[in-house]
Amino acid sequence: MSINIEEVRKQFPILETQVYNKPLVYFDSAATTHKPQRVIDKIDEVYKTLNSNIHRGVHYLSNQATLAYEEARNKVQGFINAEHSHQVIFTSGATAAINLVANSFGETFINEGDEIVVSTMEHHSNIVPWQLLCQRKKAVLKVIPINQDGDLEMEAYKSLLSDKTKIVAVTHVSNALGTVNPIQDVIDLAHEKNIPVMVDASQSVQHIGIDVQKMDCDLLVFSGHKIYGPTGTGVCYGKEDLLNQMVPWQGGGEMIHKVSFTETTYNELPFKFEAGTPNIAGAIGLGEAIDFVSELGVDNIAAYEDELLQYATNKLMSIEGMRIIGTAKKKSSVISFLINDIHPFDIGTLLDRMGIAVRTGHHCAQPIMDLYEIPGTLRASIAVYNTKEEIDQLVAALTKVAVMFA
Ligand code: C6P
Repeated sequence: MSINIEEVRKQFPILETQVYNKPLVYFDSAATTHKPQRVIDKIDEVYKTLNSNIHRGVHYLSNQATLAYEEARNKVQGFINAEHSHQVIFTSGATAAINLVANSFGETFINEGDEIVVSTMEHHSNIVPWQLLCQRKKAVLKVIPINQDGDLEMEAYKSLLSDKTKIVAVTHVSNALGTVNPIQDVIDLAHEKNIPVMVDASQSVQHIGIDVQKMDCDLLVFSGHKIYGPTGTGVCYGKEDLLNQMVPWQGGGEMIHKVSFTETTYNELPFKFEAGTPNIAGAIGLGEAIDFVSELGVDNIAAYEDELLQYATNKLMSIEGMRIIGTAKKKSSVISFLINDIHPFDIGTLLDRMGIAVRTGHHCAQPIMDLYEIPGTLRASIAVYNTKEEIDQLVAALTKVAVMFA
């Protein structure tokens, strides 16, 4: 089966939007994807027919809401092929999930002098929580360098792994360069030294798909809003043994077994890590988004998006002064670029006036910009609802802009 693009586009009401009287051309899906009608309807339905707190009430609505919430967890479990649904912890996003890991894993396992390995291409969300942990614990953050193409330096990575390394936290796909990292090698090399690996799948789960058992990652995080689900949703997956060993991070309702002033005991997985009333409608909406992606088929999405990425890369290269930032061997869904020395913000603003949405700036990945010695890039990011016609429009608009600045 291949992607029926008309059928896909029909499901996204926002694609009908006019921007400055021009049809919206949206190339900012790495920041957040749009939502299909079925996800919007599902959230609406929750508030109209199920609204109630979960895991608490004996009453009908509470039971219905609990069932729907747990069904959403089962959908995530199936989608990433986790062994058990209790290995899926709902969070408010990838950022919250990484903070959970940094705090909870960090509190449990990190001591003075220990080392944590991240890479140069991490999103700030996968740098700063570790820096905070290192400050607190007097641990050391080690950074895997990347080369000018935007590929991880694997030899340097190997040399960073030692007895002191307590965790490796690496992105699967770079949000700023589009690099698809050799994540299996990253994991296997760490495991040879019994070092656990956390994968940031924020930019891969919606494009490439994830099989946590096959990957054998120890922890994995992603945001719901980048996979056609609602904002304020996310997932932290973990191996059961590891999650059981990790102390809870946030305290509150739901995460406890028994509370007293002499001793408090904690709930079992996944509730130990879900303190307080969660984003119930959001999680159920995320479950619907996962159904949407599963029905299209991740492999079909990947094939379609790869074709668009290749098409866009070739077309963009024809523009005078084009410099693509990030030319890794394997890429997914993201093209970062500059034209001559025109500031990306200026180009982005002009594109916006033509109805074309791209992201400009450092994309919350400043160390990458430092490496390339640039202030930022323009980033066109692709989702399953984009078309070759839209790419043609982007290229035509950029050609016009380049001429204006010449
Ligand atoms: N990247 C982008 O435009 P949150 O904000 O929690 O949903 O996701 C954080 C995050 C973590 N890791 C990666 C690889 C990411 O790309 C992001 C979010 C967006 O590239 C917003 S800055």
